[in-house]
Amino acid sequence: MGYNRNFDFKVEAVDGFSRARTGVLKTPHGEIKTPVFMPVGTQATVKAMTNDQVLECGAQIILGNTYHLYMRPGHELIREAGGLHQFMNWKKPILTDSGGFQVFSLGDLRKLTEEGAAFQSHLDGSRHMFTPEKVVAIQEALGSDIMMVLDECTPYPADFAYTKHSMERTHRWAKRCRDAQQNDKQALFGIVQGGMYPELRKISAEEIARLDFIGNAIGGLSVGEPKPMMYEMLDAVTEILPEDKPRYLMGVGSADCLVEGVARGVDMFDCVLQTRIARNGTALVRNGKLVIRNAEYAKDFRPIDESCDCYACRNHTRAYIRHLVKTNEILGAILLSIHNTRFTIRLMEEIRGHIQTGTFEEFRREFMADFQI
Ligand code: PRF
Ligand code: ZN
Repeated sequence: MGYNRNFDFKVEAVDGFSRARTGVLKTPHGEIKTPVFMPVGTQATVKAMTNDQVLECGAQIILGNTYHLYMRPGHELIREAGGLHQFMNWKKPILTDSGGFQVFSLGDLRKLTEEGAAFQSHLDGSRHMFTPEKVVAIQEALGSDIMMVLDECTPYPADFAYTKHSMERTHRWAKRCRDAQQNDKQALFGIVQGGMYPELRKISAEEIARLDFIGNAIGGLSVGEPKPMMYEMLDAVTEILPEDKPRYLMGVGSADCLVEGVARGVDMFDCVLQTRIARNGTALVRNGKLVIRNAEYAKDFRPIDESCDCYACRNHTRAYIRHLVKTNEILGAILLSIHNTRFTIRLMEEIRGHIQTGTFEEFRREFMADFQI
Protein backbone atom coordinates (compact mmCIF):
# COMPACT_ATOMS: atom_id res chain seq x y z
CA MET A 1 0.00 0.00 0.00
CA GLY A 2 2.72 2.48 -0.89
CA TYR A 3 1.20 4.73 -3.52
CA ASN A 4 -2.26 6.17 -2.94
CA ARG A 5 -3.71 8.93 -5.10
CA ASN A 6 -6.02 10.09 -2.28
CA PHE A 7 -3.06 11.13 -0.16
CA ASP A 8 0.00 13.19 -0.85
CA PHE A 9 2.69 14.82 1.27
CA LYS A 10 4.87 17.61 -0.06
CA VAL A 11 7.68 19.20 1.90
CA GLU A 12 7.72 22.94 1.20
CA ALA A 13 10.44 24.62 3.27
CA VAL A 14 13.35 23.04 5.09
CA ASP A 15 15.21 24.71 7.97
CA GLY A 16 18.94 25.14 7.45
CA PHE A 17 19.96 24.38 11.05
CA SER A 18 17.68 21.55 12.19
CA ARG A 19 15.41 18.87 10.72
CA ALA A 20 12.42 21.25 10.90
CA ARG A 21 10.32 21.49 7.75
CA THR A 22 6.93 22.71 6.60
CA GLY A 23 4.74 20.72 4.29
CA VAL A 24 1.24 20.01 3.05
CA LEU A 25 -0.56 16.72 3.65
CA LYS A 26 -3.43 16.09 1.25
CA THR A 27 -6.35 13.96 2.49
CA PRO A 28 -9.87 13.26 1.16
CA HIS A 29 -11.25 15.86 3.62
CA GLY A 30 -8.80 18.60 2.77
CA GLU A 31 -5.20 19.71 3.05
CA ILE A 32 -3.25 19.99 6.27
CA LYS A 33 -0.37 22.43 6.67
CA THR A 34 2.41 20.88 8.72
CA PRO A 35 3.82 20.97 11.36
CA VAL A 36 0.34 20.59 12.84
CA PHE A 37 -1.20 20.17 16.28
CA MET A 38 -4.28 17.93 16.31
CA PRO A 39 -6.81 18.52 19.12
CA VAL A 40 -8.02 15.29 20.70
CA GLY A 41 -11.68 14.33 20.36
CA THR A 42 -11.64 10.92 22.05
CA GLN A 43 -15.42 10.41 22.21
CA ALA A 44 -16.28 12.12 18.90
CA THR A 45 -16.05 15.51 20.59
CA VAL A 46 -13.16 17.76 21.54
CA LYS A 47 -14.16 17.98 25.19
CA ALA A 48 -16.18 21.10 26.13
CA MET A 49 -15.98 22.59 22.61
CA THR A 50 -18.39 22.82 19.67
CA ASN A 51 -17.05 22.07 16.18
CA ASP A 52 -17.33 25.78 15.35
CA GLN A 53 -15.18 26.65 18.34
CA VAL A 54 -12.60 24.04 17.37
CA LEU A 55 -12.57 25.44 13.82
CA GLU A 56 -12.27 29.02 15.06
CA CYS A 57 -9.15 27.93 16.96
CA GLY A 58 -7.67 27.07 13.55
CA ALA A 59 -7.82 23.27 13.88
CA GLN A 60 -7.09 21.49 10.59
CA ILE A 61 -7.62 17.91 11.78
CA ILE A 62 -8.84 16.24 14.97
CA LEU A 63 -8.29 12.87 16.62
CA GLY A 64 -10.76 10.15 17.51
CA ASN A 65 -10.22 6.96 19.51
CA THR A 66 -11.04 3.48 18.25
CA TYR A 67 -11.28 1.98 21.73
CA HIS A 68 -13.81 4.49 23.08
CA LEU A 69 -15.96 4.63 19.94
CA TYR A 70 -15.98 0.83 19.61
CA MET A 71 -17.25 0.59 23.21
CA ARG A 72 -19.74 3.47 22.92
CA PRO A 73 -21.73 4.00 20.72
CA GLY A 74 -20.14 1.15 18.70
CA HIS A 75 -18.48 1.34 15.28
CA GLU A 76 -21.47 -0.29 13.56
CA LEU A 77 -23.73 2.52 14.78
CA ILE A 78 -21.21 5.07 13.48
CA ARG A 79 -21.06 3.23 10.15
CA GLU A 80 -24.88 3.47 10.01
CA ALA A 81 -24.66 7.20 10.72
CA GLY A 82 -22.49 7.49 7.59
CA GLY A 83 -19.11 7.44 9.35
CA LEU A 84 -17.52 9.51 12.07
CA HIS A 85 -17.42 12.70 9.98
CA GLN A 86 -21.19 12.58 9.44
CA PHE A 87 -21.96 11.34 12.94
CA MET A 88 -20.24 14.32 14.60
CA ASN A 89 -20.65 16.70 11.63
CA TRP A 90 -16.91 17.44 11.38
CA LYS A 91 -15.97 18.16 7.78
CA LYS A 92 -12.18 18.33 8.01
CA PRO A 93 -9.79 15.39 8.33
CA ILE A 94 -9.95 12.95 11.25
CA LEU A 95 -7.20 10.66 12.50
CA THR A 96 -8.13 7.67 14.66
CA ASP A 97 -5.74 5.98 17.07
CA SER A 98 -5.87 2.20 16.91
CA GLY A 99 -7.05 1.54 20.45
CA GLY A 100 -3.91 -0.32 21.44
CA PHE A 101 -2.64 2.48 23.62
CA GLN A 102 -5.99 2.85 25.40
CA VAL A 103 -6.30 -0.91 25.95
CA PHE A 104 -2.81 -1.08 27.43
CA SER A 105 -3.72 1.51 30.02
CA LEU A 106 -6.44 -0.84 31.32
CA GLY A 107 -3.76 -2.61 33.40
CA ASP A 108 -5.04 -5.90 34.89
CA LEU A 109 -8.02 -5.90 32.55
CA ARG A 110 -5.93 -6.85 29.51
CA LYS A 111 -3.65 -9.58 28.19
CA LEU A 112 -1.37 -9.41 25.14
CA THR A 113 -0.66 -12.37 22.91
CA GLU A 114 0.66 -12.80 19.38
CA GLU A 115 -2.94 -12.74 18.19
CA GLY A 116 -3.68 -9.32 19.72
CA ALA A 117 -4.90 -7.63 22.88
CA ALA A 118 -7.63 -9.31 24.91
CA PHE A 119 -9.33 -7.00 27.36
CA GLN A 120 -12.34 -6.43 29.55
CA SER A 121 -14.49 -3.35 29.13
CA HIS A 122 -13.89 -0.60 31.68
CA LEU A 123 -17.65 -0.03 31.51
CA ASP A 124 -19.31 -3.42 32.06
CA GLY A 125 -16.52 -6.01 32.31
CA SER A 126 -17.49 -7.65 28.98
CA ARG A 127 -14.66 -9.46 27.12
CA HIS A 128 -13.21 -8.24 23.81
CA MET A 129 -10.24 -8.83 21.54
CA PHE A 130 -8.39 -6.26 19.43
CA THR A 131 -6.40 -7.95 16.70
CA PRO A 132 -4.54 -6.00 13.99
CA GLU A 133 -7.27 -7.02 11.51
CA LYS A 134 -10.04 -6.00 13.89
CA VAL A 135 -8.72 -2.48 14.61
CA VAL A 136 -8.35 -1.82 10.88
CA ALA A 137 -11.93 -3.04 10.29
CA ILE A 138 -13.22 -0.79 13.12
CA GLN A 139 -11.35 2.23 11.76
CA GLU A 140 -12.72 1.48 8.29
CA ALA A 141 -16.24 1.55 9.77
CA LEU A 142 -15.42 4.88 11.41
CA GLY A 143 -14.14 6.20 8.08
CA SER A 144 -11.29 8.28 9.47
CA ASP A 145 -8.86 9.80 6.96
CA ILE A 146 -5.85 8.45 8.82
CA MET A 147 -5.89 5.10 10.62
CA MET A 148 -3.21 3.86 12.98
CA VAL A 149 -1.82 0.33 13.23
CA LEU A 150 -2.18 -1.75 16.39
CA ASP A 151 0.98 -1.42 18.47
CA GLU A 152 2.18 -1.97 21.99
CA CYS A 153 3.28 1.18 23.76
CA THR A 154 6.14 -0.38 25.73
CA PRO A 155 5.89 0.71 29.37
CA TYR A 156 8.65 2.77 30.97
CA PRO A 157 10.91 1.53 32.29
CA ALA A 158 11.28 -1.85 30.54
CA ASP A 159 14.35 -4.05 30.17
CA PHE A 160 16.04 -4.62 26.82
CA ALA A 161 14.74 -8.17 26.31
CA TYR A 162 11.11 -7.25 26.93
CA THR A 163 11.37 -4.07 24.83
CA LYS A 164 12.83 -6.02 21.90
CA HIS A 165 10.18 -8.75 22.14
CA SER A 166 7.40 -6.15 22.34
CA MET A 167 8.83 -4.15 19.43
CA GLU A 168 9.11 -7.21 17.19
CA ARG A 169 5.49 -8.14 17.89
CA THR A 170 4.49 -4.55 17.09
CA HIS A 171 6.25 -4.96 13.72
CA ARG A 172 4.37 -8.18 12.96
CA TRP A 173 1.10 -6.46 13.93
CA ALA A 174 1.97 -3.53 11.67
CA LYS A 175 2.36 -5.87 8.70
CA ARG A 176 -0.92 -7.64 9.51
CA CYS A 177 -2.69 -4.25 9.67
CA ARG A 178 -1.24 -3.29 6.31
CA ASP A 179 -2.42 -6.56 4.76
CA ALA A 180 -5.90 -6.15 6.28
CA GLN A 181 -6.63 -2.75 4.75
CA GLN A 182 -9.62 -2.85 2.37
CA ASN A 183 -9.76 0.58 0.71
CA ASP A 184 -7.57 3.48 -0.39
CA LYS A 185 -9.86 6.28 0.84
CA GLN A 186 -8.06 5.99 4.15
CA ALA A 187 -4.36 6.16 4.89
CA LEU A 188 -2.73 3.78 7.34
CA PHE A 189 0.23 4.99 9.41
CA GLY A 190 2.83 2.67 10.94
CA ILE A 191 4.13 3.19 14.49
CA VAL A 192 7.75 3.00 15.60
CA GLN A 193 8.39 1.60 19.10
CA GLY A 194 11.63 0.41 20.73
CA GLY A 195 11.41 1.89 24.23
CA MET A 196 14.39 3.88 25.44
CA TYR A 197 17.03 1.95 23.49
CA PRO A 198 18.41 3.94 20.53
CA GLU A 199 19.58 0.75 18.80
CA LEU A 200 16.05 -0.72 18.99
CA ARG A 201 14.52 2.60 17.91
CA LYS A 202 16.73 2.51 14.80
CA ILE A 203 15.73 -1.07 13.97
CA SER A 204 12.07 -0.16 14.46
CA ALA A 205 12.33 2.93 12.25
CA GLU A 206 13.96 0.85 9.52
CA GLU A 207 11.36 -1.91 9.73
CA ILE A 208 8.37 0.47 9.81
CA ALA A 209 9.86 2.51 6.93
CA ARG A 210 10.31 -0.70 4.94
CA LEU A 211 6.61 -1.53 5.28
CA ASP A 212 5.98 1.64 3.24
CA PHE A 213 3.03 3.23 5.03
CA ILE A 214 1.62 6.59 3.91
CA GLY A 215 3.00 8.12 7.11
CA ASN A 216 5.07 7.05 10.08
CA ALA A 217 4.30 7.62 13.75
CA ILE A 218 6.60 7.51 16.73
CA GLY A 219 4.97 5.86 19.74
CA GLY A 220 6.14 4.89 23.20
CA LEU A 221 7.46 8.34 24.10
CA SER A 222 6.30 10.77 26.80
CA VAL A 223 5.56 7.77 29.00
CA GLY A 224 7.41 9.06 32.08
CA GLU A 225 10.97 9.29 30.76
CA PRO A 226 13.01 12.50 31.16
CA LYS A 227 12.70 14.90 28.24
CA PRO A 228 16.35 14.67 27.14
CA MET A 229 15.82 10.91 26.79
CA MET A 230 12.76 11.46 24.61
CA TYR A 231 14.75 13.88 22.42
CA GLU A 232 17.54 11.32 22.07
CA MET A 233 15.02 8.67 20.89
CA LEU A 234 13.50 11.16 18.47
CA ASP A 235 16.92 11.95 17.01
CA ALA A 236 17.60 8.25 16.48
CA VAL A 237 14.28 7.71 14.69
CA THR A 238 13.79 10.81 12.52
CA GLU A 239 17.26 10.35 11.06
CA ILE A 240 15.97 7.10 9.53
CA LEU A 241 12.28 7.71 8.73
CA PRO A 242 11.86 8.86 5.11
CA GLU A 243 11.91 12.63 4.48
CA ASP A 244 9.08 12.44 1.97
CA LYS A 245 6.48 11.05 4.38
CA PRO A 246 4.82 12.74 7.36
CA ARG A 247 6.13 11.91 10.84
CA TYR A 248 3.71 11.89 13.75
CA LEU A 249 4.78 12.01 17.42
CA MET A 250 1.94 10.42 19.35
CA GLY A 251 0.53 11.92 22.51
CA VAL A 252 3.04 14.74 22.82
CA GLY A 253 1.95 18.38 22.90
CA SER A 254 3.49 20.54 25.61
CA ALA A 255 4.84 23.70 24.00
CA ASP A 256 8.53 22.92 24.60
CA CYS A 257 8.13 19.40 23.15
CA LEU A 258 6.35 20.83 20.10
CA VAL A 259 9.24 23.19 19.36
CA GLU A 260 11.88 20.52 20.05
CA GLY A 261 9.90 17.86 18.16
CA VAL A 262 9.60 20.08 15.08
CA ALA A 263 13.35 20.76 15.28
CA ARG A 264 13.86 16.99 15.04
CA GLY A 265 11.68 16.62 11.94
CA VAL A 266 8.25 15.83 13.41
CA ASP A 267 5.25 17.03 11.37
CA MET A 268 2.21 16.03 13.45
CA PHE A 269 1.38 16.07 17.17
CA ASP A 270 -1.64 15.39 19.39
CA CYS A 271 -2.17 15.81 23.10
CA VAL A 272 -4.97 15.78 25.67
CA LEU A 273 -3.06 18.24 27.87
CA GLN A 274 -4.64 21.39 26.36
CA THR A 275 -8.23 20.45 27.15
CA ARG A 276 -7.45 18.38 30.27
CA ILE A 277 -5.68 21.17 32.16
CA ALA A 278 -8.37 23.57 30.93
CA ARG A 279 -10.92 21.52 32.86
CA ASN A 280 -8.92 21.86 36.04
CA GLY A 281 -8.47 25.61 35.68
CA THR A 282 -5.09 26.06 34.01
CA ALA A 283 -4.23 28.25 31.01
CA LEU A 284 -1.23 27.85 28.72
CA VAL A 285 0.90 30.98 28.30
CA ARG A 286 4.16 31.73 26.58
CA ASN A 287 6.44 30.92 29.49
CA GLY A 288 4.47 27.92 30.75
CA LYS A 289 1.21 27.77 32.69
CA LEU A 290 -1.11 30.15 34.48
CA VAL A 291 -3.11 28.53 37.27
CA ILE A 292 -6.13 30.75 36.93
CA ARG A 293 -7.72 29.50 40.13
CA ASN A 294 -4.91 31.06 42.20
CA ALA A 295 -5.86 34.01 44.44
CA GLU A 296 -3.42 36.34 42.64
CA TYR A 297 -5.85 36.55 39.68
CA ALA A 298 -8.95 37.44 41.74
CA LYS A 299 -8.79 41.11 40.70
CA ASP A 300 -6.76 40.71 37.53
CA PHE A 301 -8.86 42.36 34.83
CA ARG A 302 -6.50 41.60 31.95
CA PRO A 303 -7.14 38.78 29.47
CA ILE A 304 -5.33 35.46 30.01
CA ASP A 305 -2.82 36.47 27.35
CA GLU A 306 -2.66 40.03 25.91
CA SER A 307 -1.33 38.74 22.60
CA CYS A 308 -3.88 35.93 22.14
CA ASP A 309 -6.65 36.28 19.54
CA CYS A 310 -8.94 33.56 20.95
CA TYR A 311 -12.58 34.11 21.92
CA ALA A 312 -11.77 33.92 25.64
CA CYS A 313 -8.97 36.49 25.46
CA ARG A 314 -10.98 38.82 23.21
CA ASN A 315 -13.99 38.83 25.55
CA HIS A 316 -13.09 37.95 29.12
CA THR A 317 -10.73 38.73 31.99
CA ARG A 318 -8.64 36.48 34.21
CA ALA A 319 -10.79 37.54 37.17
CA TYR A 320 -13.99 36.47 35.42
CA ILE A 321 -12.59 33.12 34.24
CA ARG A 322 -11.18 32.51 37.74
CA HIS A 323 -14.65 33.15 39.16
CA LEU A 324 -16.16 30.62 36.71
CA VAL A 325 -13.54 28.03 37.62
CA LYS A 326 -13.98 28.60 41.38
CA THR A 327 -17.75 28.22 41.09
CA ASN A 328 -17.43 25.14 38.86
CA GLU A 329 -19.31 26.80 36.03
CA ILE A 330 -19.08 24.88 32.72
CA LEU A 331 -18.18 28.08 30.88
CA GLY A 332 -14.84 28.18 32.72
CA ALA A 333 -13.83 24.86 31.15
CA ILE A 334 -15.12 25.98 27.75
CA LEU A 335 -13.22 29.27 27.72
CA LEU A 336 -9.98 27.67 28.93
CA SER A 337 -10.29 24.84 26.38
CA ILE A 338 -10.71 27.42 23.62
CA HIS A 339 -7.73 29.43 24.84
CA ASN A 340 -5.41 26.43 25.31
CA THR A 341 -6.31 24.99 21.92
CA ARG A 342 -5.88 28.31 20.13
CA PHE A 343 -2.64 28.99 22.01
CA THR A 344 -1.16 25.71 20.78
CA ILE A 345 -2.39 26.06 17.20
CA ARG A 346 -1.08 29.63 17.07
CA LEU A 347 2.30 28.35 18.26
CA MET A 348 2.31 25.92 15.33
CA GLU A 349 1.35 28.73 12.92
CA GLU A 350 4.26 30.77 14.27
CA ILE A 351 6.62 27.81 13.93
CA ARG A 352 5.58 27.29 10.29
CA GLY A 353 6.17 30.98 9.60
CA HIS A 354 9.64 30.88 11.11
CA ILE A 355 10.62 27.78 9.13
CA GLN A 356 9.44 29.49 5.95
CA THR A 357 11.37 32.70 6.61
CA GLY A 358 14.51 30.95 7.86
CA THR A 359 14.25 32.25 11.44
CA PHE A 360 13.27 29.02 13.20
CA GLU A 361 16.62 28.50 14.92
CA GLU A 362 16.50 31.94 16.53
CA PHE A 363 12.84 31.45 17.49
CA ARG A 364 13.64 28.07 19.03
CA ARG A 365 16.49 29.52 21.11
CA GLU A 366 14.38 32.39 22.45
CA PHE A 367 11.34 30.22 23.04
CA MET A 368 13.24 27.60 25.00
CA ALA A 369 15.03 30.26 27.07
CA ASP A 370 11.67 31.79 28.13
CA PHE A 371 9.89 28.51 28.74
CA GLN A 372 9.47 27.18 32.29
CA ILE A 373 8.19 23.60 32.53
N1 PRF B 1 0.78 4.17 20.57
C1 PRF B 1 -0.48 4.51 20.17
N2 PRF B 1 -1.07 5.64 20.60
C2 PRF B 1 -0.40 6.43 21.45
C3 PRF B 1 0.90 6.14 21.89
C4 PRF B 1 1.54 4.94 21.43
O1 PRF B 1 2.68 4.60 21.76
C5 PRF B 1 1.27 7.18 22.76
C6 PRF B 1 2.55 7.32 23.50
N3 PRF B 1 2.90 8.65 23.80
C7 PRF B 1 0.19 8.06 22.80
N4 PRF B 1 -0.81 7.60 22.01
N5 PRF B 1 -1.13 3.71 19.34
ZN1 ZN C 1 -6.63 33.17 24.45
